[in-house]
Amino acid sequence: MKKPSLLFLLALVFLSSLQAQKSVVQETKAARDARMAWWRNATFGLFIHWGAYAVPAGVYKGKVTKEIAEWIMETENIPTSEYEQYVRDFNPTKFDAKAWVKTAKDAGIKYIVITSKHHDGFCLWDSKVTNYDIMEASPFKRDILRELTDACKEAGIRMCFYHSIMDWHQPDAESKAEYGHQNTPNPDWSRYRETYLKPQLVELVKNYDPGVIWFDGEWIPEWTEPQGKDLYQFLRTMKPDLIVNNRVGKGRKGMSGMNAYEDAAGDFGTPEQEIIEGTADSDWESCMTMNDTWGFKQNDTNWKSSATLIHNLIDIAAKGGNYLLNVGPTAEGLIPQASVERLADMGKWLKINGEAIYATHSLKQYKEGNDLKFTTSADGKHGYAIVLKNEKEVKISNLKPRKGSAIKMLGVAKALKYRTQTDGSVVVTMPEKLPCDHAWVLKMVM
Ligand code: FHN
Repeated sequence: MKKPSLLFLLALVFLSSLQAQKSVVQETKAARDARMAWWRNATFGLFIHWGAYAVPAGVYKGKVTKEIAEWIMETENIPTSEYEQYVRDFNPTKFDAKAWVKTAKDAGIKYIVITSKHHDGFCLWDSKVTNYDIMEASPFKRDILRELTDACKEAGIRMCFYHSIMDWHQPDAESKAEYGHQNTPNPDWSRYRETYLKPQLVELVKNYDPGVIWFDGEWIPEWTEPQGKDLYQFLRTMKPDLIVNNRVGKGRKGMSGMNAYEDAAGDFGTPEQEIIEGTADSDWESCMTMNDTWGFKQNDTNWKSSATLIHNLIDIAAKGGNYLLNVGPTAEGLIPQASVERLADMGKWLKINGEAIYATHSLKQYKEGNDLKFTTSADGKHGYAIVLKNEKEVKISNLKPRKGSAIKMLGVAKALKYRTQTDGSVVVTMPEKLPCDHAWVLKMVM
């Protein structure tokens, strides 16, 4: 397929901006619910932080950085000309998009969000807007986003892109506040936004048709909520069914990620490395690492256990959110084995218990104590009590099964024994033989 020329992209930006001013993206609740449906039902996504920072992998001049690995250019104050050598060394010959997507599919993942461009400015797709991309600046010369998008399409997984507003490589994007690398005398932020940021987003939306654009790097002073609102309108006018996170503007309250004000631009909140307390009246997605870094870091072996990852997923689903769990592939193009193993464990658990996680609804009373969480089926006909600790008996008060109906454990054929207490609670006897590790789902008719 012929790629649009830069001139065409700029013309498209200009016309779309005009159109965006005119046609504000008005949306009824029903239309918004329809647009968000696949994302809400998906519940579990894979975050992928991959780029030239995988080459140093957290080590610069023999020193191990204490910071997250994808920030090495900034935290070790690496001059741009030196950092560009990592781009020239980025040649992930073991990269296999189909293998990555199979790992995700087998894990029960429903969508993938990959860094199209992180703060360092290096682009993982064939961009006509810059040569600082995988085709011209690295020896790899394969369109990674194209290969992943095609593999996702084949596997029925939605492809989505992370995109950093902050850009440490573009001279006009130099931020007053920090991250200065170019020492550009008079950086022209609006020129960067109109002739670089927007045209690249047009390429990503027009050529790859992503389900979500996941913005980041919005905290710099050059970026403002009005620009975020304009960018949101611009994107939604170009692709009305697109979903965009709240980091397109300035609405999020720091790492807690939820909106600080009503009309913040974007479709969902983005708690980072944390899960919100309780449920929320708005859409949200917790993004978290499996160890302590987003980009690959050769010596970060502080891996969360599979039990912790599964319990996080259960807690998030019970609170009505999505879980965006990160992997940081190596410079060779491999997902770390420790991540692959944990994803496989999650997939095994979801194969038996996914009915209680995907496309479910949350309850205000989403838990009892620390070891019992609840979800309900979208049609309200079934309730799921998810038991996190294996005891002989489990007392359930928040869900009241229909009188005389059976209570079953997902993965176990025979109905479970239970008795109803005078207060209406039920005490269920757990089966001797459990169908899986880490957590067990009691399904009841409501
Ligand atoms: O600075 C980035 C960081 O590198 C990573 O991409 C996370 C993931 O959401 N976001 C920012 C830190 O909040």
